[in-house]
Amino acid sequence: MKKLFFFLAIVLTHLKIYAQRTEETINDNWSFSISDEQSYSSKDFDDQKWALVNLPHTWNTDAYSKKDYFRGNCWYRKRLMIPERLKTKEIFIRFEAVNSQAELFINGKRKTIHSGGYNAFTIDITNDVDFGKYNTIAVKVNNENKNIPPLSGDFTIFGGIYRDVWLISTEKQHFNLSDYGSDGIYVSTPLVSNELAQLNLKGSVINRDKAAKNETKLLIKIFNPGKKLVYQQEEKLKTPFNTPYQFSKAISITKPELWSPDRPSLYTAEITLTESRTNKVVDQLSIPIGLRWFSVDTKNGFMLNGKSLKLIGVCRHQDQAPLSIALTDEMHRRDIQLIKEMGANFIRISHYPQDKALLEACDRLGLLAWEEIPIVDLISKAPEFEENCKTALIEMIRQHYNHPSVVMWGYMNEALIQLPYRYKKEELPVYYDKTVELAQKLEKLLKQEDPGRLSVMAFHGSQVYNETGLSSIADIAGWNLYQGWYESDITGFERFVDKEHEKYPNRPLFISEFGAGSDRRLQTLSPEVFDFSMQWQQNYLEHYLPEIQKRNFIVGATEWNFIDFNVATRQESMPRVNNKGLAYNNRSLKDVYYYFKAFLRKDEPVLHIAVNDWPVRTVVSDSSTTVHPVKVYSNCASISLTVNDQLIETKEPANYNAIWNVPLKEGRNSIKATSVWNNQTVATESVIVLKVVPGEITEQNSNGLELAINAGSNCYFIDELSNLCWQPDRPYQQGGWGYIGGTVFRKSPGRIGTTAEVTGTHNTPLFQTKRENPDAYRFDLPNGQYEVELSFADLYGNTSKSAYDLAKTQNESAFQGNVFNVLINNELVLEKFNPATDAGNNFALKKKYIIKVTNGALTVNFKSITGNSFINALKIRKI
Ligand code: GCB
Ligand code: CA
Repeated sequence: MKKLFFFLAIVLTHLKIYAQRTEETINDNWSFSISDEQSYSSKDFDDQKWALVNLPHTWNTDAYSKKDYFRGNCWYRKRLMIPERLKTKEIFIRFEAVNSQAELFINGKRKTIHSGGYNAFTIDITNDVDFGKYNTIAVKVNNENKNIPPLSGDFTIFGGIYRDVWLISTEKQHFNLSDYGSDGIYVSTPLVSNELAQLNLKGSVINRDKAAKNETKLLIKIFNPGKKLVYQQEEKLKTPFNTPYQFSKAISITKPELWSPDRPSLYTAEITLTESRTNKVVDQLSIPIGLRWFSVDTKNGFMLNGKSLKLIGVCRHQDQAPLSIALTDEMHRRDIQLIKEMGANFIRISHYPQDKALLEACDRLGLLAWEEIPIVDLISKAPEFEENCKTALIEMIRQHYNHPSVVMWGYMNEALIQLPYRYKKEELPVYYDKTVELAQKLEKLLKQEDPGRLSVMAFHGSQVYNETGLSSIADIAGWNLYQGWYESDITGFERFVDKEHEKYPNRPLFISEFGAGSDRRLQTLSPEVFDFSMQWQQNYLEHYLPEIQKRNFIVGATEWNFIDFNVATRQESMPRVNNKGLAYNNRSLKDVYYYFKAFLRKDEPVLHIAVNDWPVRTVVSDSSTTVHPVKVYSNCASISLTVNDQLIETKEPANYNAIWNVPLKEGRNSIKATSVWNNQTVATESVIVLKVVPGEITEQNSNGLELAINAGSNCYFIDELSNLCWQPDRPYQQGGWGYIGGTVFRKSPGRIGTTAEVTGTHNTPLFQTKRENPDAYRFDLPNGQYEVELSFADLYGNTSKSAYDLAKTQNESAFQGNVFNVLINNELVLEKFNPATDAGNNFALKKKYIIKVTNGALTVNFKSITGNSFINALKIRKI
């Protein structure tokens, strides 16, 4: 016996016993209720009838179908067995994010209320749980609190526990888990060069064991990217009962392997805490670290590791239908992968802190990042609001401190844009002052928390940020600029930034947003501002990137937005969607993504035939061949385009694209592009299917003919549910078809149609444009029976629009009503027709008539009685 004890004693002193923390998700099997009763918090409340859900979860899938999505209180409950064997441990629960506020109850006892929907929080529940028994976790979640940022914004505030929830157990001595949701360890890199990296590693240790000798050992090991040990140090810590013990270590690494987007080399810090008495390892953390240095100025722009690096990338929202924001980690990582593949070196994580998985992917794949807290559109004067802003900032910085990808912290987005809509003119100065004051406080706090990173804010294109002084507070001024979108003149972009630079020559500028909406159902050969065509988005972005590239004082730019994202309150061509994505919401890539890729990638050939967004085209043919434009995005020197095995022409792309006008035949056309890259042939192939609609309707081609016109629009409209393609409006010519007289309806000057939502249809864009006061639409055609369909929606009324849209609207004064008669071949079909009184403004009305044509023409006439006559779309079909 004695011998055995002796043997055990030796083993114990020489072997380390690992009894570290355990971390496990407790995401599954929660009960959920969309109602709110205080009794839901109690331990024994019977939630059998509630819905069973898994986390991540949100209750707001209603935001896909209505603008007044549910905002209020909901409850989540879970029964959780905490095994007896954990009795000697410390128990924590960690929520990665709950939008927007969470009130946590353990076995009926109120533990905490956490405000802010985008940061994690970790709660010590050791003294609240029963070991060896089932425990009740109840969480009341609210997504409408008026004092939690954001107070407004162009995104949906999806409520719910929408990121992972963890149960963590640790020994009695452990790294501090109660420091604003962080790991309790912070690695900074105050000085890095090619020769030497100086690191600082600090953190705190907690001891909750009264009986312990108050002594622990801290072992720090650093492994280089090749996993070789390059630093090791052990130190004794005095860790008295219940008093956090702070430690701080300066560490040097010679000839560091630097981290950069091109070579995202990661070191690993392994930090081990050992209890001296038992020599037992009680806690251990492994933290990836990146060694790099950076600075910013107007001459060199952003400098990384001593070299100028223009920052170009995208902003990214976190949603994807049908899950909205309750995404899996894989989905976050997939986005970073796609952004990286595009050649971006930067991401603006907008407008709020995002999932840990996203940041980890940025570190690993090499994407520099700006992360920000969600103060959006306006602030509140309430002290509680200020507190919540500060907490959000501290949480974000401490939680994501160790990510080498992060180089900028942001804290306000267009903070002055909404104030004029919400407050009277005389109240504004107070709010301006308050905003500046809050910004100053946050700036100070940011630098206290993290002097090693840059601060940044984003403004909308107004001088109010300069006038109030808001634009001079952070290190970098971010501008969200939409000339060529919300403002019609696209060259206004250059004028704006050049003027800013002239006024503030030493201020680094960042184009924190630029973007244009696009809807795959809208295609055009003559794109114009704000028509939501795929083509205008391409034109817009093809204008911005070179202008950004040219200017050194623009240190970086992030396109708005990587994806089409959900905004319950937005209208436009796809109500409830902001469609400025380079990718659709399901992450299939728009053609214009490849423009960025061609522009940015220097390491591999990019050769993309830009026809994915518009693979099936319909044209009006007056002759036998039909010529159509085909664009290729490429970084190659010269490209040959072959159509149906016939070489069209070899071209040098300009601004990473080239366009050929190619003859297409009805049906399937094969399009091939070939080029040479580093002496290797590169080639790609696509298909365009061409359908032809006759310009002259004859006995032969009228059989089965379905001719549809998108009145008042420059765009083809493709109904994705039926594949019917509506032709852009065209004037009547003898023997053909089209409008006679009238004008294109413009709700705002210089803009086609309206962006207000039209209900009663899934073909919103078709109804958002119309021709006003036409004399007629005329079709010359063979005699016979026709079905004629007329579509109307009165778009003149007062309808709300997005706050980001600064354009003025016309015709908003009181009006008498638009009343008109409609005749088909001189027969009155609609008498004193008043769509607005019939159905209200912006409601789609469709009428079908069977008409017998006997005189070789079908004419629809419009006669105004009061106001304007109009038509939004029309279609004829031979029967
Ligand atoms: C902005 C906002 C962003 C909007 C965007 C837009 O300036 O910062 O949140 O989504 O404009 O698309 O209007
Ligand atoms: Ca129309």
